[in-house]
Amino acid sequence: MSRRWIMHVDMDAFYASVEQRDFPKLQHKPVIVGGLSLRGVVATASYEARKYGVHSAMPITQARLCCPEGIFRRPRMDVYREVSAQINQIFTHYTPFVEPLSLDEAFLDISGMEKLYSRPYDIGMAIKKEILAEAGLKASVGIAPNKFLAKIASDLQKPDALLVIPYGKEKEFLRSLPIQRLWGVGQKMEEKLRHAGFSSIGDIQKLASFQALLPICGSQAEKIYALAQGIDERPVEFERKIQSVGNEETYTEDLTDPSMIDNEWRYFAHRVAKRLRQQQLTCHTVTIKVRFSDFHTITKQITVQNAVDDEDTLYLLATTLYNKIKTVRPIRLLGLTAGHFDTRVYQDSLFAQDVDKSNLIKAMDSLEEKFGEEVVKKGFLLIRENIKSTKR
Ligand code: TTP
Ligand code: MG
Repeated sequence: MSRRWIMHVDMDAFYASVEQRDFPKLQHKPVIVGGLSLRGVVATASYEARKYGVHSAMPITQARLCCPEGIFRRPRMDVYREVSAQINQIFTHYTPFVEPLSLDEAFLDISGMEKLYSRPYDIGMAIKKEILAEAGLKASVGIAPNKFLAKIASDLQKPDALLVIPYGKEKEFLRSLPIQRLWGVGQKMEEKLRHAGFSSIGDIQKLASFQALLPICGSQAEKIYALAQGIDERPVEFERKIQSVGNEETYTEDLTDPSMIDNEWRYFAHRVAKRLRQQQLTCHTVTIKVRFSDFHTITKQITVQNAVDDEDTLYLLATTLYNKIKTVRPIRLLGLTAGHFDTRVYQDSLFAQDVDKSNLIKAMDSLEEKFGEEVVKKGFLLIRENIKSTKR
């Protein structure tokens, strides 16, 4: 099995860099983005402005004093959100395992990518290049065996950084860093640790076990001790983005009987609705696919404003679409796909009848889960046992 490699990407002076990109006269200038009222604070400052001591969260009045020649801009959040989405899209060119942390940073699990790139460093370089080419912005990248180290690695040599911490070098890398780099060590704990003689992470590494940290760090002691050794098992928590849920079948004997075809739509609606419920999704679009015996294929799609996940509505939408097809020819393949998802919100219906129905659906799902599809068969499932199909 290949080794785990985690990448942390963090855009450099994000808001300010977007301003410099969009307004070339701001390039290489001290740009400060933030609230411009008297009580406003600095959101971020370009690296040129940081030389004057300006930093995030500084009162804007103080920033004006530190950097009189600074160019002060209001944030354009819509633009930053758009750029953020574009960068997240770039990440998916490399791995589906992306955990965005904020608008300008994300963890990526790039394990197993050595088949495409000979070294983790090359993956980092490729992503940096693509972000620069596509979004016109610079990013700092850290690559390491875990999240904790990757995040420190992206930060240490900012801006425009690319740092890889190899396996076996974890402790050495952390040794001279100050204890406040350890996650979970806040200001108060840092003071207590310093008071007890710990100033660098190396000082904690020297301890024989986490027990010595218990009086200071309490329940956090074991975790902090592990981090100091460079151990962090947390996975990248990526969002499972499903684009569509569908069911299609190719029949060994072409379908001609309208009641059989109708029954197939019932069956597909049942299957797709079940999968939507399993994923807690509702859909806005329903697409049907019909392939005739001569391979002529028609797809039709409908979009509904209120998202759906129940088989009756899916069936109704599918058959409405199907009835629009005027061709009457033997059918080789049928398919039903749901897309454009919303996350399902369980709501008590105003109508008791609907509540009963959703309870029935839930009960059937759990029976099927427990005992298989055989145990609860609706009429249409029994009918379709006579149909031969080759593929699902
Ligand atoms: P950061 O990544 O912390 O900062 P940055 O990208 O500006 O600079 P760098 O990473 O190179 O050190 O934050 C990302 C954006 O979030 C930043 O551009 C502006 C916004 N932000 C605030 O609005 N307030 C804050 O206090 C911080 C820290 C950031
Ligand atoms: Mg940043």
